[in-house]
Amino acid sequence: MIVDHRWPLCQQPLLWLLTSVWLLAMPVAADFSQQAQVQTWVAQQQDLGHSQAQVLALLQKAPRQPKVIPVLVKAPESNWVWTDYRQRLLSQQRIKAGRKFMRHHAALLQNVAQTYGVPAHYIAAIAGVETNFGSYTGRFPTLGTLATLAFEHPRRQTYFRKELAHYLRLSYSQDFDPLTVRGSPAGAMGMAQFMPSSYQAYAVDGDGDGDIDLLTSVADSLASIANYLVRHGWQGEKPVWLAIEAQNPINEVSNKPKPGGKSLAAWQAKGIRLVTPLAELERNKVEYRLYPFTTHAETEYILATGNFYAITRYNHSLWYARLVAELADAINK
Ligand SMILES: [Ca+2]
Repeated sequence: MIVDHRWPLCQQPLLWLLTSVWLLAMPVAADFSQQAQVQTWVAQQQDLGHSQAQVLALLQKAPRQPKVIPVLVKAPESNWVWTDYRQRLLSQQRIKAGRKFMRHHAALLQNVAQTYGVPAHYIAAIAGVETNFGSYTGRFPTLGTLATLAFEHPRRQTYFRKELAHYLRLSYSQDFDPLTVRGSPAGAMGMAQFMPSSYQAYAVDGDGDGDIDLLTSVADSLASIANYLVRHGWQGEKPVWLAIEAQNPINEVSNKPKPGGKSLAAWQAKGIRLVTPLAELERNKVEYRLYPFTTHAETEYILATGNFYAITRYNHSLWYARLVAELADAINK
């Protein structure tokens, strides 16, 4: 979640391989606790949960993770079109794993779906895209990763320093050892891949045990995914997206995710035809945006609602949201 490229975590080992040349050029720095900028930052923080001396002691033990910087700075997807991405990520293996996950957690997913108004297959699909349904939650030590990004990222140190502070607070309030957690090269954690700030803002206690545990609790992770979507505008009664046939070239596309849009009737008046007819009831209440998807042939278009937009708050990519939507549909069959 919240990483500026569209690669889900489970695809990132591929990227790590590509960074080895860059790594050889990295200077080796002293441990974080010895660095003046780190000491200054720690001294300026009022509310890390742990004392400043404890934070420095933790940072002393947190290994630098220089590999994560090129993964975040540059993602080599520029030659790909949507259909390449789809082919790679919407595998039969993942669909099969998703159906199994849906069966295994049927009661839990149904309960979360009822509570939040997010269909079970969408909740599962996000877990599927993020971590292959919890089977791969990342191998980077989170404290070292966040500290590396906070003090060595070429552009986003402000953002990652906030995430580092959130992470330290979280480890204190949730009472976990910040040195033992592993996650993505951006510092996202657990089945749901929440960044520390999102963990603090949007995570919920799905199993009612009084703890909000996104590191080991499937119930908390699934409820938190649903809560995140609802807090970003998901509305249970709306569809997510519609496959269409465009009769004429269309100018009013949105190249980036946006809320709002036009009614279906307005789009149909412009020559758009639905592949699958919608119930009359749904036609006029819902607003849709028109999004383009590149292929090796003609561009494809879809109409998508605010629920699709809510998925893009998880990862700001149209490809990501459509992948989640298609995986959701596939595992629901
Ligand atoms: Ca819990």
